[in-house]
Formats: sequence, C-alpha cells, structure tokens
Amino acid sequence: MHKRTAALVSFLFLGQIVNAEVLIVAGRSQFNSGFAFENIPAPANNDAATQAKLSLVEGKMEAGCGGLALLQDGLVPVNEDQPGRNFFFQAGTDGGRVKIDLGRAISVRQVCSFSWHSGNRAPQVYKLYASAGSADGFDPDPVKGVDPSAKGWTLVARVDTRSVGGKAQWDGQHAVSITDSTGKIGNFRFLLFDISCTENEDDFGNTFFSELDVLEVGGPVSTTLVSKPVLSRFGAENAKYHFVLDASEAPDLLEWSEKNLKPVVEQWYPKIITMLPSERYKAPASVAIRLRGNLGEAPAFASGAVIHLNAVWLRKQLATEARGALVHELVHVVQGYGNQRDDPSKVQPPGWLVEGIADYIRWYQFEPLSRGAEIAKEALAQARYDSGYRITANFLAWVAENHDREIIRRLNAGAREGRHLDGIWKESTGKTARELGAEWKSSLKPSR
Ligand SMILES: [Ca+2]
Ligand SMILES: [Zn+2]
Repeated sequence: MHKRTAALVSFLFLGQIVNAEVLIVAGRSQFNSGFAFENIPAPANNDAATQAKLSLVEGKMEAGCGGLALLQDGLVPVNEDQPGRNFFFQAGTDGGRVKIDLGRAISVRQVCSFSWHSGNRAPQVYKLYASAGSADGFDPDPVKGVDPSAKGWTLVARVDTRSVGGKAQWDGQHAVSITDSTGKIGNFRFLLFDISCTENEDDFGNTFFSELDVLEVGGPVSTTLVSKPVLSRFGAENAKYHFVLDASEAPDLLEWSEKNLKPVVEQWYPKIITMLPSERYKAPASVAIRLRGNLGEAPAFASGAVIHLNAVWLRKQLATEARGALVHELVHVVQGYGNQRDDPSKVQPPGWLVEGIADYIRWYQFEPLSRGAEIAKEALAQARYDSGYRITANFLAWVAENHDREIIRRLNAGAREGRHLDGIWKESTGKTARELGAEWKSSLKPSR
C-alpha cells in the first residue's frame, strides 16, 4: 500500500512537469564560432554526462566514426568534416537511439547537443525522452517501434534545427539547449535521444554529433575545452558584403592577414563582381576565408562562398603568391558556376576556362606588373590555349587584345548560365576557340 502511494505522488509530480514550459534554443553558425551561442553554454567537460554510461539502444554506428565516447569527452572537432571526431549512424539508415545512463536520478537543469558538418549532416533532428527508471513496466532499452512514452519514459522535447522561422539552415555548427521554465526539467537517471536523419535524398543524412551535455541543478560551474575561434570580421561597400577571416587553425597569421589580405578582399571582391556581370546574378553577399592548418598539397581552393587557404603554403608565400592566390579564389566565388551543377539541362564550362578566367583576372588585372602569365621560352612548345591557369590566361588576354575586349565577360555569363560556349567564341570573334588557339600560338614569342 505504501508503495502505491509513492507511485501516485510521483505521477502527480510528473503532471506538473508536463505543464511547465520546455524551452528549446537553437544556435547555428556557418563558420567556426567555437560553438559560442547566446543562451547556450559551450560544450562542457565537467557536466553530468562526462561520467555517464552511453549506449546504443537502436541503430548501427558508422564504422568510420569516432564512437559514443566522443559525445561525452568535452571535445569537439576542429573543422566541419571530421568523421573520426564525431558520432553518427550508418549511411543509409534513419538514425537510431542513444541512451545516457547517469548512474542515479539527478535533478536535470539543461540538456545540450552539438553538431558540425559542411553539408546536410549538420542539423539535428531528435526527440528527447527522459526517465527516472523507477516506474512500473519501465523499459530501459526501447528499440525501434517501441514508443518510449508507453514504457516509463517522458517525452521532454522535439528538436529540429533544419530550419528556423521557415529559413532552411544546413551546414555549419548547430547547437541546441533544452531547459524548463521552472529551472528544472525533472529528476532523471536516463536520457534517450531518438535521433532521425536529416534527409533521405541520399545515404548521407545522419547528423555528425560532436557532444551531448547534461547539466545538473546546483552542479559545478561549466568548464570547457573548446577554444574561442580566431576571427576577423569586416565588410565592403557599406556592408553590402560581409567577410569572415577565420584564423583559428593558424592564429599566427591573423595579424599579417588583417594587414595584407583584408584590403585585397575589400577592394577586389566588389571589383571582380563588376568585371563578371550577368543578368539576374547576385554574387554571394557573405564570404568566409579560412586559413587551414592542414590542407596537404593544395595551396588553396574555393567551395561555394568559402575560400580555404593552406596556412603551411601561405607562410612561405607571404611576399609572393599569397595575395594573388586569394584573388584567384575570389574569382571562383564570384563565378558561381557550381550553382547549376546538378541541373542536367545546363552545360558545365570546361575546367581550363574556369581556371583561365580566374588567372586572367589575377595576372592581368590584379598584378599585371608581376607578369606572371608570360610564357617562358622552355614552356612555349607545350603551351596550349586550353592548358588552363596562366597559359589560358595569356590566351584570353590575347583574344581580348586582338579580337574582342568583352570576351571574358561574355564567356563568364555563358558559363554561369550553363550555355554552350562554342557559339560565344564564334559570335564574338568569328572563330572557334581552337582556331583562335592556333592563331595565338603562332603569335607567341619567347619572353625571357
Ligand atoms: Ca560534455
Ligand atoms: Zn582555381
């Protein structure tokens, strides 16, 4: 009889929890913010989940991921594509269920979750259940198809960070905080994250989870191992354009970059946009420039509106190639040819031309005095109009000089709109690119 009374009391208490208001706050940054968001504490390394037991109740973990222990170590990845530093479910599966066993029922104040990815594996979609584990008929491991709320669990929150206010938000850092208006979500020993994938268009929609935190009422002040990102933010043309320079992976280069790269971006991004106009096209208003600590062989590349510069390479090129390489990548951001990559009705421009236009602007507009696109004597025999980069830049400069001043602008517009470029060459010069290439080649004289 006594036991029965206790159960009744506990039932009434749960009723109060349901009436209290659960507050879900989501934060997202397309760049490395160090998971610093308003009203969301940074990933903690001394929260109640740090010592908890994590287990997989449902679903399969992807073999290449870092495992469940990464969700409680207080550490987060250093960039947006680190499978080994995240936990995620197997490709092609629709998520699964992760359980946190805190060892004993505690007074839970807040639950936070953190994820980071460059694409649609960044948002978080899950239902959070919690239980003290003491109810009659409690199922500690409710598998797929079993409704936890029928097995002694309470549904605390439904989380979906794929859009905020109707605005889709995918890539970047996502953080979620779950609290209660009373200051306490409840007394729980177990938490169950019932996680769904973010999309079904391909097999790769399972979120890259970086950390799960559980904060106790009256628990210790949170400490974090996540370092603040090293960022410089600036704008151009009266804040029409925004830039983030992220030197988190190479803080030694921040000062130099602010002095030497920032002015190049401020001045040349709007200039390049003016040089490469086309109807109804708007170049990205926000661009990130990231100094990357480990890019391997590549000196630099652009992906959408994010430019990656290899810091190891950059340190050797401060006085020489650094600024020009950045201009080349800024051209790629403005070109935006990748926007219609998935549209089969559009023609993809050849790579040699894409790189040729970027190098044309770099060598003939940005730094003509360095004469970097002149062709050395020993390279003459090999030079082809479609060699790409500076050789093609040389060819384009020659076509502009001898046939059509507007050739770059026309080719860019055609490439951006996914048109066949043969017609553009022919209309503006009366010749094919190949014919022009032969003419250009016979005009080449050794420069040095
Ligand atoms: Ca933690
Ligand atoms: Zn390029």
